Amino acid sequence: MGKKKVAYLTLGLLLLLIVSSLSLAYSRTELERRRQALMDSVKEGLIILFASPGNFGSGHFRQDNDFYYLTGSEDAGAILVMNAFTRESFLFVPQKNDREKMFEGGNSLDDPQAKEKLGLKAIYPISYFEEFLARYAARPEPVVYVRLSPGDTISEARSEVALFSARQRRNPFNALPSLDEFRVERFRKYYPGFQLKDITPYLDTLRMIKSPEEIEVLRRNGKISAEAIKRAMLTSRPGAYEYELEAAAMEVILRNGGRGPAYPPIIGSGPNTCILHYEKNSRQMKAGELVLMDFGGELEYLTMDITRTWPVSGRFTEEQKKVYRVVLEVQKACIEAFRPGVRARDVQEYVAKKMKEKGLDTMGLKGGLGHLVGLCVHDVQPAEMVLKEGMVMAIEPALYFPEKNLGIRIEDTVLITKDGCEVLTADVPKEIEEIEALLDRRKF
Ligand SMILES: [Mn+2]
Repeated sequence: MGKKKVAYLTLGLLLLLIVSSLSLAYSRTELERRRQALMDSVKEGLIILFASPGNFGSGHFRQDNDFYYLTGSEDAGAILVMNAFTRESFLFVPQKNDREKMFEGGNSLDDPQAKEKLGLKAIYPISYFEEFLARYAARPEPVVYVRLSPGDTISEARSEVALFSARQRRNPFNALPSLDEFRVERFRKYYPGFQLKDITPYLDTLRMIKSPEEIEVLRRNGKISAEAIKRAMLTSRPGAYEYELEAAAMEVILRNGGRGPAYPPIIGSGPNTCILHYEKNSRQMKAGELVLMDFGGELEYLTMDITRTWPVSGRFTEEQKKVYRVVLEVQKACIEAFRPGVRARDVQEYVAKKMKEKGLDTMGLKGGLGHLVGLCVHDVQPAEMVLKEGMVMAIEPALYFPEKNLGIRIEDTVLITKDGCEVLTADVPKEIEEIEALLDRRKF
């Protein structure tokens, strides 16, 4: 063997040692608690969930949300099986060859401690999965819980994924089934005796309430994401391009261990403040305009959602101030109303009362609940929402006047506590005087 070859081989082995020793963001106790709670709620049958098949985009690999929630594992192409009768969990993992390991590193099949670390009964090569299913199929009335609703992504809720795929099917040449649909078809073809049931309502109930470990990560993310927006505010100036603000914010996220944005950053100036999901971020901003930034980072698979709107030149005009005050007072009243047991109409009633007390015209803005935040920035959410301790929710009232190029949205992510809520993103200023004071620190 040549010297070069030996060197490569040593390097390869060294890399393998580094990457195949699994490190987890969440504790084994936490992962076991989640799996046991899910098995408690279904009571019978097998639960089968699939990992993301691999990384085919230009960004970092991101595991499937539901799979990650229950395993903490970033193995691509793996399958999790939980047996609600025996209370045991198994992972079926693709076997990698030496070349794959050299390029990508190993997976939990290559880590002798993985079973222990993940709290699993066994880790099998994936080649055993079909036989495992065939054995289970031979039992009387085999119940199998799988995902009969779409998986959510980092930024799209299950319902949004369903909506987008319906839109995609409008053109019959785009009507490709999703991986989940394909898997269900395959179960029906080879295991027609399986009684397939949807696991997602059970998973969603669990994911809705955050554990102390998750809350700790969310608090950290709230601080980092708030710092990111502050940095963007300090970068803004007449003549700056919207993407310069994105760059400033992203640097803060990446420097602090986040893996990227929780959704495509929205940075709209002037007329773009009125486009709700504007994400081109390519316009040059001018003095006298507002800039609206909706941005949050991802940290340990958990997301954050913040929006701030501020004047490019550093001072709100009287007209901008008037609208800003309304949105701000509605947002603050919503936050005051948030506590366990509260529904959307309770928040609306409280907001109406508060605005009347302050003698402010609401301009049609009512307030209410927002959307839940978690593994997905539009996290799983029941139709009839009642706030509970441990929920994390983004509250985002807004007013848009396109004819005046005037759009204002103020958004914070809050944690519902025992008797109120904690604003996780409180470090970015939102009072008019605070914003103007922060912008005064800019030099140009
Ligand atoms: Mn939001």
